[in-house]
Amino acid sequence: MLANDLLTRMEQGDRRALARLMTLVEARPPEIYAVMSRVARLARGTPRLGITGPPGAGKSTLIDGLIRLLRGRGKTIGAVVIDPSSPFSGGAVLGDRVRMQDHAVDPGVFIRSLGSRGSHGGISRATMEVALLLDAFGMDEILIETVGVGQTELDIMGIADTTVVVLVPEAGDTVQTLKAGLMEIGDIFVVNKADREGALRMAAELRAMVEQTPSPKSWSAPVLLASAREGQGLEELLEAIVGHRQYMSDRPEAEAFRRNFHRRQLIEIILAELGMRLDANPAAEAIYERVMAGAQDPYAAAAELLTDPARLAELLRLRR
Ligand SMILES: Nc1nc2c(ncn2[C@@H]2O[C@H](COP(=O)(O)OP(=O)(O)O)[C@@H](O)[C@H]2O)c(=O)[nH]1
Ligand SMILES: [Mg+2]
Repeated sequence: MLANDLLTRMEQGDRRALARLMTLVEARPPEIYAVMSRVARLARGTPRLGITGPPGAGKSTLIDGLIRLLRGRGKTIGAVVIDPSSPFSGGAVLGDRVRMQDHAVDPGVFIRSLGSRGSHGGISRATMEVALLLDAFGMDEILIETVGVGQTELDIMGIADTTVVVLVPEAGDTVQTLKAGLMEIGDIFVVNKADREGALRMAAELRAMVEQTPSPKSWSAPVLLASAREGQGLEELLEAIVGHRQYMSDRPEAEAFRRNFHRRQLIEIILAELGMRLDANPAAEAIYERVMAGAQDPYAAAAELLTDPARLAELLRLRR
């Protein structure tokens, strides 16, 4: 089916069309620009909530709980789950699937898993675009789950309007080593699995760190306790999220954030396209071969190309 028909059907609320558009976003055929341009104009600017933290912290369980809570309030929800544990299938791990199954039959919920590899031009761009599709589809809330403490969540910085960092009582060492980066990204901290020992101490440590971290914002990140599996602490989390959104919308940096997001979006789109062109151009093969054979290091090869704009332009000109 033509991408335009898919779009029309998606606008009419067809979930299968939405799913196929998401597949298109990952496969990235040339017509993607026309499609996403329409999607971008349909999108309403729905806030994106990022949930990040180490594997096993309970992010999916927390999202599951938030979905239930929000559904109870009549909200529709789109979620993007980035799951590096399943690079080949691009699907969710079994646990996620089983847990999220309840929502699969709910027309007010749409959950999409992205493999952390296999998305042309990077996971960051794919996430942005899937979130944009969910926005254009008309979801009231958009949740993004990413795994990691250190790298991946930096990617959702700039994608998420509010970032929740989920930790567990035992994560003390991790927190100490990652201090700065971790403190910077979190708008809200959740010590999940508060049914376990050490949760209070962990929360107190985090609070002290939040206070010590110099921040250009006057927002002081709350540190909450939750037990996602028992459904405890979710109301408070939702309250904190709403509080952060309100704070942001009243701030001068809200406009700067919006502008910066669009700027990043544009750069991501261009980079993804350029990367694909370079990757697919047979004329660039000789360069790759040199690097792959170890005859030239990738930095020297890149520098050579970057200082020869005419040659670079030649390599970027064509798309299959
Ligand atoms: N004890 C306890 N276990 C939890 C809690 N929340 C989640 N879990 C368990 O922690 C494991 C990992 O949860 P999951 O949501 O998949 O973590 P994710 O990798 O961060 O998405 C699962 O076995 C959950 O049942 C909690 O509040 N308390
Ligand atoms: Mg998960």
